[in-house]
Amino acid sequence: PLDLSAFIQASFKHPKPANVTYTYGTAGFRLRGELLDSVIFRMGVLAVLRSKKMDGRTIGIMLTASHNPEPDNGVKLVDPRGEMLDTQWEPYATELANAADETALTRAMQKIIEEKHIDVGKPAHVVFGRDTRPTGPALIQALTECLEALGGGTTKVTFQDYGILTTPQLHYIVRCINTQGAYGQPTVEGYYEKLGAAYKKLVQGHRRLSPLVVDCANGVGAPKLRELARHIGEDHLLVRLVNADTETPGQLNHQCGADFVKTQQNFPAHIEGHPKERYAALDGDADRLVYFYMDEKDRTFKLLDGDKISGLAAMFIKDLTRNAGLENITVGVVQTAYANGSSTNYLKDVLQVPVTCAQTGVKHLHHEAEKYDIGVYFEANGHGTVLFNHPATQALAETRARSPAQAEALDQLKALSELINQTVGDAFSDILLVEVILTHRQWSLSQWDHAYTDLPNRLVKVVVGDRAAFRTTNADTQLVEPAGLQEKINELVAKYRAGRSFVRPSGTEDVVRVYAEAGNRHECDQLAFKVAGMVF
Ligand code: 16G
Ligand code: ZN
Repeated sequence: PLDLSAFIQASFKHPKPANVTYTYGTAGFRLRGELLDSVIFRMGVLAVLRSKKMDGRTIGIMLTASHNPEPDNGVKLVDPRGEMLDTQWEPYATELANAADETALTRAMQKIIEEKHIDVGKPAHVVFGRDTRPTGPALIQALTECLEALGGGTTKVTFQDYGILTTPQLHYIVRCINTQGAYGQPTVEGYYEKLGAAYKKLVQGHRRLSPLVVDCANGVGAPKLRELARHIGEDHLLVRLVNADTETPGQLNHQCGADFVKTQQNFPAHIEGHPKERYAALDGDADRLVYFYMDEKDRTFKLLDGDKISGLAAMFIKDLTRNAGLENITVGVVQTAYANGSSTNYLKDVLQVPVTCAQTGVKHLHHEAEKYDIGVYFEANGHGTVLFNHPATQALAETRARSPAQAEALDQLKALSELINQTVGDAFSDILLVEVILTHRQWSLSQWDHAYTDLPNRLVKVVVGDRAAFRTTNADTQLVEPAGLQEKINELVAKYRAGRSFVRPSGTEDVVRVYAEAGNRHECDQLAFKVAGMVF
């Protein structure tokens, strides 16, 4: 049995605040940093149990609240393959976090051990990192105290603090450790080396593009992108970092970053918008990416969001598989209901790739994408990646080229599979992917943008009495509850040209979200506000 005396002693120093109920949601736990001390301490427990259950394989813990305001913080667990925590374990996270005292806490632990048949004598290994938030260091201290206390006595618990990291870097490191280096070296340098080498191979012999101005959201992306760019070298990648201040309090995600740019549909602070410049924006933990530019003709802001990135990637990869003679490899795309209708039409009609619509939340898209040989998935908000399954990887390794052109396409696909962080959406890896494609085509952002024109769309937040009263089906596209509401929405939508609208409860905020798109701006706004009126 587990000797918990040291653990209980340590836990007394990290009491759960009364009157707070925690929920492990789509993005883990996320709330004001000062309310998270006990939660982070207890996530150490969950990571240790999960690692023991997985035969001592490494589990990751990332402390970040992504695009949320600076006073917030959050925590997410990373599973052995570098993926999000198995959803079956999410309720355990919630239970541990809400245990009122040490008795309840150890009881919750025992319950997990019994239900999951965990051999507590197994070793456990946990690695962790954090973003640049000011509440980070104290929370890491709480986590360390938990892991040290659990490691005393007979149980072997080892851990490593990787310091400040982007979220995707931690996912990468976890995967590397658990594959004994087959995925790469489990260090930040190993990450730069892997991405950098693949990138240089892919852009070799092509004319370098003009500099990319990157809005770093005043977050961890700034120092880390600087390191990556230095590693790659200016001959191959020229970036200029803006909103790269991680020192001044209050700046993180403030009027900048990928979420700001996407939701405001406007330039962030410190970027005025010059028609000749190329822009991209990261979010606060560098797992989301959007591009943007100023249109030369009408001098307006233009956004290239996750849908545009996904279209660009699918186009390039489809071409390469055809050129490589890999006709049996299926390239498919996964989107959510928030994908612009024009992007879905472009994928289906122009690129002729299969498209799946998944429920909102990275884990849902990730698992759908695994069903394709090469699965491209992106949320409109800029989170996404490309997955190469086992048959695809094998085909890349084993196919004998019958011509120099085939050999080149095969080599490029292999390099792409190295360039792309397949554990999770990664803004850095996605920047390199986009830059490779634009370099190959020698395209400007506006040339890329011309693949299709977004339908006007609107996202509205509605505060309701009880958002749990809203339940959806078919990947969030239809409401099953409240009864009858979906029928009313359908009747309304039918009156609009190219109209589409859906309603879903947010997984991260206490609101219901209404999305609408239609053939023109005026009708789109009208549709959005009418549906919002029905929900209220
Ligand atoms: C979380 C999800 C993101 C999703 C968003 C939706 C992860 C890592 N993040 O941030 O993918 O787009 O929630 O938020 O899964 P909402 O439920 O408030 O609309
Ligand atoms: Zn993020």
